[in-house]
Amino acid sequence: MLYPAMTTSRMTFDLNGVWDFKLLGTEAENPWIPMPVPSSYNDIYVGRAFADYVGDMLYRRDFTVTPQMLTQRLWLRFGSVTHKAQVWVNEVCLGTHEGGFLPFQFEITALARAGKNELRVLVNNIVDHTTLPAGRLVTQQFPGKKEEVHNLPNFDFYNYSGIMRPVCLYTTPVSYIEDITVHGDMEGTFFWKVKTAGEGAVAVTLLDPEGREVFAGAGEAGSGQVAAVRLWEPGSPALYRLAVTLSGTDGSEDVYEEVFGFRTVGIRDCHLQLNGKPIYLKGFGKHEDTPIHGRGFDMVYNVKDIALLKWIGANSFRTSHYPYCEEMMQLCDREGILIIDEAPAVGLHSNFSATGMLGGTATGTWELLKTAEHHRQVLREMVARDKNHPCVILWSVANEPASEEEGAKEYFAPLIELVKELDEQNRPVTLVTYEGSSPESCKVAELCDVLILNRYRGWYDTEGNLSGAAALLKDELERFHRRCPDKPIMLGEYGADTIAGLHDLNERLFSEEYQTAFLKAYGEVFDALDYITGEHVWNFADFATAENIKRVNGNKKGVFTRDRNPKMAAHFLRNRWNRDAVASGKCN
Ligand code: BDP
Repeated sequence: MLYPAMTTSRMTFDLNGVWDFKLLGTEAENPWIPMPVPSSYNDIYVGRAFADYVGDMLYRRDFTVTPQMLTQRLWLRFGSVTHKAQVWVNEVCLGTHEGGFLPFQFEITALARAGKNELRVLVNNIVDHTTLPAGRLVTQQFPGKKEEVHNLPNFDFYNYSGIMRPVCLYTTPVSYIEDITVHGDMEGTFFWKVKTAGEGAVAVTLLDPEGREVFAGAGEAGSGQVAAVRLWEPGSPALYRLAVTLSGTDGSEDVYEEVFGFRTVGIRDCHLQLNGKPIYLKGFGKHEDTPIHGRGFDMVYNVKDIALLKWIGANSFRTSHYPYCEEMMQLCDREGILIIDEAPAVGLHSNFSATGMLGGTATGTWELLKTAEHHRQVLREMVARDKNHPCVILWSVANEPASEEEGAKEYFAPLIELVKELDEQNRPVTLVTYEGSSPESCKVAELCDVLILNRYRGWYDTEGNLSGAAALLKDELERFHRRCPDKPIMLGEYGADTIAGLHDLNERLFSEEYQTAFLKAYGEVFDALDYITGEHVWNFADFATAENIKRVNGNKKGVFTRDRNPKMAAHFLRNRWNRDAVASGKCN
């Protein structure tokens, strides 16, 4: 799906701002209250009953349409609504969208009228065995009290919801460019495909990073060659633009410029490769999570986070555990940050405790969950949205599913196959596995192009004993390597909860010293093993979670605090990623 960009043939109109909002499903009729869009609704007003509300909520606003807008096609587009949306314009239902982290749109040309129009969005925030991410709805009865409904997330982040990303109207001509696929490789060859609605002729020109035309061609699909191509890579992320023109037989013209880069992602000798050279991933699992905005769109924090990634010497992150906003992906293209793009498939585990205890023994997960079809839908939407971004170098189909259970292979094989079919660049595909899925029990390792493992030795087990933890880690990595000798292996998560400002000379748990020692111990293991292709620390910053006794006002495994100040470990990583690892040959 194309981003709603303003071009010479398209106008965009921002619908962000303060909307009317109310929670439904409570006993008393709630009044309309002001609600900022985009944002998570949860932290805007005071009270647990408000923040932790489970069910339907309604947003509404008016918008004005000019007669000129109605001479074109008019579209209403949402960056994301979490987790389910039903949309009405002028009391006509346009449809529903499921999945809280990907865009969707409706054409409203026939419905909209010149002058004032009303927009209503019914949002539902329930996570259960049919949704991604997955959760559980439980009812509880206390003596003398009415039954209570609680929604337990199968995941370790607060279930922020609402209209969380930008909303806009935009116009296109009647015959229009529906989609563009474009990618270039390290040899300077590029390929394009244009999907159009309506009859017309397609022309393309290629603009180099300075905006000079370096190629002109025609047709809905084709390829071209660029001499002296400038490659996209961290440090010099050269961006080209494919300018597409559709000249409709009705005399109209639609114009759109799609940004992309020339680069080749591959795997060789147990290493990820970028442009023919091994690339060692240094970075983090992140969250879209900031004070007050919750998981709501926050470009201030996004730009800040990229600045901090550069400061610390990271080159990459994983969009754990859902696709991030499109504007962040654009920023990473521009700034040369490598992305593992993850589907919102977390919590696929029948016995997840949501307390950071890494689940428990999973049983019957693949009979219990009814997510397979929805999983296909989110993968289709994720690849459709992100396919052209040069920053995306790897797809992650899920995080920490019950991959040791019978049925996991049957569940994931078709999904991984689907992503491979959808992605014309044939980027590597993986899913991120947890400690319960050992080298002996994991049912999916062979399906993955890269093994990404989350490990918390020295935290959830062997706590306090870092030399023991490192020995266990090394032994397990060696066993995975023996099982899959040709596959690159990386750590997708490793980290320790750390209370900023808590110090301990004996490097005790929760202290800044322990976090630093923990990361150092893991780093020494990675440096000793040739086939390790990257290290993503959990987490970039502290983040909000559901309340439980394993979390001190959220997950504190951040190397930065929630408001982005460094803990001691940030200085350790900065040193490692900028100097020590270079000397050991691990970093680029
Ligand atoms: C892993 C999950 C991640 C958690 C982390 C933790 O992938 O979402 O936040 O553990 O426990 O199991 O901190």
